[in-house]
Amino acid sequence: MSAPYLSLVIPAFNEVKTIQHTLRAIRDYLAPRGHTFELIVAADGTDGTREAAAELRDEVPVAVLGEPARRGKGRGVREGMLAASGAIVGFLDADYKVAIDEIEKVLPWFEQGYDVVIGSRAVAGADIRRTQPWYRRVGSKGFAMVMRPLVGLYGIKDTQCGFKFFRAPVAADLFARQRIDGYMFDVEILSLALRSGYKVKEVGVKWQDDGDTRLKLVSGNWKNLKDLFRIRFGRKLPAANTRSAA
Ligand SMILES: Nc1nc2c(ncn2[C@@H]2O[C@H](COP(=O)(O)OP(=O)(O)O)[C@@H](O)[C@H]2O)c(=O)[nH]1
Ligand SMILES: [Mg+2]
Repeated sequence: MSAPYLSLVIPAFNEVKTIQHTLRAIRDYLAPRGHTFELIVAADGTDGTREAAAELRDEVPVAVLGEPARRGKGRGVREGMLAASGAIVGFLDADYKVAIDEIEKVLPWFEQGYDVVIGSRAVAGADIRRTQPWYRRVGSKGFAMVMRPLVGLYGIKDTQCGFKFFRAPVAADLFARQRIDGYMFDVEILSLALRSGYKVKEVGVKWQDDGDTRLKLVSGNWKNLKDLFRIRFGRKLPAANTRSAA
């Protein structure tokens, strides 16, 4: 099979309730528009998500990765990204908080010479249809207050939206150097991208909370904090090995 235009990695941890709907919705949107694509489900857990995704193999071009043990969203996205063969590669959350339609706001920026184009809930064009519960919004503010002095990224308003796209050589470079397995991998990727001189564009997207999360409030956030320190003070990150061509 020749390489597709678009590869989409879908990280999932026990998302059996949503995965088939998400895969079909992506196919229903992309297929009639003539985009060639492959979907890579990176699913940890034991609720049958991998099996549910694999069941659709005859109707959707889907590959399935992952293991019963929980290994982190960052790890799942990294494995998916490194297995992808598209010219543009990206990831979106299995719970479909950002619908695939929003990709139309993303793709034109690659024509403009951007290397990384990320969905955002905090810049013009963002449209939040259902907000997160108050304690998660407070948590996001707290996250920013801790993350920015440590890592910087002052130019990026929303580092955590699960809708990010890369030109293939840029993804290959960034995900080969990225080490954080948990939720803080977005911060690491963006920090590596900016320090490597890649052009990053943040675009507002339509976003809808699903009232459901895999993040553990106390142990999960404690791990996130430790990972931010690792990004800031951890072992030296390897230098860029490939630079974007155009
Ligand atoms: N492969 C994998 N995916 C994960 C893991 N933890 C979370 N995810 C997925 O990453 C996405 C975002 O995580 P989630 O906790 O739902 O974030 P929230 O909905 O924004 O609170 C979802 O699609 C999750 O299923 C994990 O340990 N491994
Ligand atoms: Mg969720």
